Amino acid sequence: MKYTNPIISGMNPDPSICRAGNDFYLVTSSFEYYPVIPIYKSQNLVNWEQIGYCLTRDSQLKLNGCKASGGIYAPTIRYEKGIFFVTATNVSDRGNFIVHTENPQGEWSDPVFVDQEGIDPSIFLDEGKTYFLSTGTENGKNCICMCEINPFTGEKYTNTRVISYGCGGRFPEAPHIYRIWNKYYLLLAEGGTEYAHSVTIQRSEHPYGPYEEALGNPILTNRNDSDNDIQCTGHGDLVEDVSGRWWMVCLGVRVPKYKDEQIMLHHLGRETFLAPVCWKKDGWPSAGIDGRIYKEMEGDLPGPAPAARTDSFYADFHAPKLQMEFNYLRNPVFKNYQPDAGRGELTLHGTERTINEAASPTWIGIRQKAFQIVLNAKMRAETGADGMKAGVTAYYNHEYHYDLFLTRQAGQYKVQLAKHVHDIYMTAASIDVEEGGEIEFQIRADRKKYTFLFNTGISEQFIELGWGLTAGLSTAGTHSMSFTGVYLALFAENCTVSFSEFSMTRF
Ligand code: 6LW
Repeated sequence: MKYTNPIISGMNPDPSICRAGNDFYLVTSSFEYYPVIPIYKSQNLVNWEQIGYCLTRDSQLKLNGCKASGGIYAPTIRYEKGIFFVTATNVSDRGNFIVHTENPQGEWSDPVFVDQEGIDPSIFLDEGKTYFLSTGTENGKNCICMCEINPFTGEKYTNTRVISYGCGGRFPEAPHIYRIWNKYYLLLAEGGTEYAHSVTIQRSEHPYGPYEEALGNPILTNRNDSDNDIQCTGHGDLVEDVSGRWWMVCLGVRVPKYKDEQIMLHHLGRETFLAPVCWKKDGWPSAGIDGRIYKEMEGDLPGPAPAARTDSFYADFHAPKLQMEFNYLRNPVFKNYQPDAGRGELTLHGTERTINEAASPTWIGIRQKAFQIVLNAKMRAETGADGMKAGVTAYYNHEYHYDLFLTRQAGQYKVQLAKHVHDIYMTAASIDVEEGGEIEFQIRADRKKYTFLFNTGISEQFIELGWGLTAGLSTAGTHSMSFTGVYLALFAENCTVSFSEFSMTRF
């Protein structure tokens, strides 16, 4: 059966997968976005439906004060005897934690914390024991560490020990152990999450090692395939389906090649990909096609035949609750987001917090899921004094975004395009408009640029205000390490506005 990668589009890195019966469950990193750790469900490994989030209550975590690309890193999901466990790191507050539930679609427990440093925690359940793995350092050397714990309390039963230094690549991380045919396999990411990323495997007779490296390492990488639009593949997790076939989910990026130009910049973020895995006679696995991942792939997928992904989104403001795809920044102030199902509107109360701050301004958005999309939003301004701003934004983080908005300056309403890239914040274009009424915003995105248009209803047609290169919102272009991808969002500052439409259509 043919299928198309990525299997989960838009910023969804560091995937981890488990199976319960015929159903697969998958979680990804969420950084400064809220709710925290999206959880997806699938029967065929290709079509994933989001069923919830692992952390949805302020009492479960603090993201306020977290920097861009801080917050929640690299979760692992495991299922054992009716219970789902997820472990992840809040790099901005208290480190490694575990939550559990019997119903992944419902509420998850409050987190328990594990006193082990490092990131990329994983749980390995074996013969009644729970092993807890993460990255670590010993004498300045990066390594993988492990101890035994109680997964319900976080209590450590043993000291932390080094189990591996990896197979020679830099940044050994994303450790997962599996017991397969009575051997212990240790899967790692190596090379860093950028263009040298890869997956390696080792095995041992014992969970703590010593581990022997596979001859064919790395078993997955696109780093020597410069023609491939998919790069940075790594950070994998393995799963066995009911028929005994094996699969790997991993992260990768789609590079927005335009024409034949080679570009080493990407802005959609790291997404989730799928590769079939075969076990060879020597007991080592091979993943993908000769260790590579492509857009179009084939495999004997479980479950129903795969359907095409739409990547489009239409906000239903007539529904009693906002759709699950909506995210906020850090711990949001919920009273500033008021859906009115009767009127089919979402009212945003903007505060003094601006979207240029690492804070929780009034901002609500969805992941950009494809290069070529049109975003449409319809807004009505209820109140507005000088300094008000409200509209739409193509938002990478608080230091990298392009905004199209209504503002008021010295009593004059204006529609403006502003760009924030690095430490430069500038108004790129400005047009005076009449007060009040409805205003429609449109962002047309392709691989190379975002084009910003608006319509105040006076003219029949949208007016183009300007454009900005996608490169300005790319991961590799940020001045500090960043791990996220572009969101398309509504925002309000210093005013109250209502939106009756918000959609992202792929073309
Ligand atoms: C994550 C690390 C990585 O913790 O990026 O690709 C970090 N790998 O494993 C943040 O997503």
